[in-house]
Parts: sequence; structure tokens; C-alpha cells
Amino acid sequence: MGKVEKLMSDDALAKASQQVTAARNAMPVIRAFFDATTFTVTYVVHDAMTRRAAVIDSVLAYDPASGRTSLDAADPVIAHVEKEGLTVDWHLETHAHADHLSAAPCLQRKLGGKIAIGAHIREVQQTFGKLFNAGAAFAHDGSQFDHLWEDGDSFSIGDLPVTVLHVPGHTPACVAYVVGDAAFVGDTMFMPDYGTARADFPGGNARQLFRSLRRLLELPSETRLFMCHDYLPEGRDHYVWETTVAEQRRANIHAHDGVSEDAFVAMREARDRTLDMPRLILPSVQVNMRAGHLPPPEDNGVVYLKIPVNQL
Ligand SMILES: N[C@@H](CCC(=O)N[C@@H](CS)C(=O)NCC(=O)O)C(=O)O
Ligand SMILES: [Fe+2]
Repeated sequence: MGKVEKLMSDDALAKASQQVTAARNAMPVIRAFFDATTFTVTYVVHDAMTRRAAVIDSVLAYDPASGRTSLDAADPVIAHVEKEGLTVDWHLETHAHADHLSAAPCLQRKLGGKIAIGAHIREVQQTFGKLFNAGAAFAHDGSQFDHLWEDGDSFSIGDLPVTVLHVPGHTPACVAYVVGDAAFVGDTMFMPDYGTARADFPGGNARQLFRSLRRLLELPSETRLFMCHDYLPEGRDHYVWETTVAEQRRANIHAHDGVSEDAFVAMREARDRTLDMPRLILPSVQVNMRAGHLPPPEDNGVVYLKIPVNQL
């Protein structure tokens, strides 16, 4: 299939691209919060006119030694929303994170808003529901979330248009949110000098990841791209999380223009074999598959997280 044909048939991408071009006069206001414990960036994006907002990829701090959660990472987000007088309509997840617990339910209790994720979360729930032996009480239909997005869905944050793109590969349910001229790409690509996300989690796929990456890089070259993580690569001494399509196409060390799908897959699979599991994957996944809710308490009123032994 030729490039032009492919573009014309990708209605969701065409819609997202038109939106970026049209947004030049209505740019979202974006504030980033970096969690240095998990290297995660949480964003609050709002519409300056209506002061409606979305929180993207919030973090609930978790200390695995003590089993304690805290609002240390979420409190600055709450303070910002209150100081700016924002109304939070959405808590958007780019995927079921494997490296930190989501704070979406905690933020929802304090700030209101709906919790949403990509519709393919159902597949993730199947896989991890089995791994954690969650039983019949755990629904695999995504019903723990307030809303599930399909590829090409549109909605708005105040007057800011948003288009959702399904970008699987790191996980089956990954989505990117294109808000005005800004794309929150989740774990697809990282900053140009770090490269791309791993594709070796259950349901991950390097070939799919490459296609998702290249799809995002078909957005207009001036599209602002906001990363979900920054891991300091050698040679850089400060964290950064914002770049553009043009810059990624020119300089992403794994996926710049000219890298073939086969070369990417070989690189990604070889690199993934060298990576340890994230420090918090087991606590994170069993909470995030429940939309960030902790598992139900046992009959003594205590909540327990499970550790499946010799499974990952
Ligand atoms: N050291 C981090 C690694 C977390 C990790 O594996 N992150 C994923 C995204 S959830 C990834 O794609 N990492 C790419 C890499 O480490 O090269 C941790 O333990 O939390
Ligand atoms: Fe991730």
C-alpha cells in the first residue's frame, strides 16, 4: 500500500492532523509534574477560556518496603488545579502502567471528573486477571473505568478538541491523546536521545509498536509531543519530556526516518532481553487493571497486594 493511500484511509489520523493544524490559535495550557521516583510525567492540560481540565497519567506514590501509599506525587497536581481554579472533567490514562500506581481514584474523589483508558484494557484485564487469580469478582469488561476510548474517538476539554489514537505495542491498550496541537504519546516513544518504550510486557509487540510510532510521526511536523517518562540517557543531566514530530523524525535514536520496521524490531527485542522488570510492576498492574482502585479488603478489613512467584 502506498503512503498516500494509507494516509487517506486512516480517518482517525487525518482528523487528529487537521485538529493540530487548526489549533494554532487555541493552544492548550499544559503543566507537567515529574515524579523522580518512577520517572513519570503527569500532565494537567486545560483550556484557558473555560478553565476545564484533564489530568493525564497521575501517580500514587507507593513504597514497596512498607506497603504504604501516599499522595506525595499527587498533592502538587491538586494544588495546581485549585490554585488555577480548574474544573477537572477527565482523568486520562495512556495505558495500564507497569511502573507506578495510578492516583486517578484519589484525584477523582478530591476533584471530580471521569476516569478513562483505551478500550483494549479488556485484553489487559484478561491477562493480568489470570496472573493475579483475581477470580469472578474481577470484571474483565473495563467497567471499573468511567469511559473506554476507541481509536478515532473525539471529545473536548472545554473548547479544546481531543482525538484519541490507539497506539498498541508497549501494551495492547495504549492510546495517545491529541489535545489541540499537543499529543500525549504515553509509552510509545521517549525523548529522541533515549528512543522508545519496551515491548516485552505481556501483550507487548515490537512490530506493532513500530507501526504505532510511525503513525504518530505522521502527525504534522510542528505537533508538540509530550512523553510519559524520561529516563536520563548518558550524556544528559536534566530531565526533559517535550519535543516535536519534526525532532523525533530527525533524531529519535530508535525510530528516526529511514529506520526499517525489521531493523527496529530486531533492535527492540534485543534491548528488551537486557531490561529488568520495573521495580513496581507487580503492585502497579494489579491496581491499574482496576482503574487505580486497590483490591477489595479481606475479612479483617486490610487490603493486600499479591506477588505471583516465578511468573514474570
Ligand atoms: N527502571 C524503571 C524502568 C521502568 C520501565 O521498564 N519502563 C518502561 C515504560 S513503563 C520502558 O519502556 N522502559 C524503557 C527502558 O527502560 O529502556 C523502573 O524500575 O521503574
Ligand atoms: Fe508503561
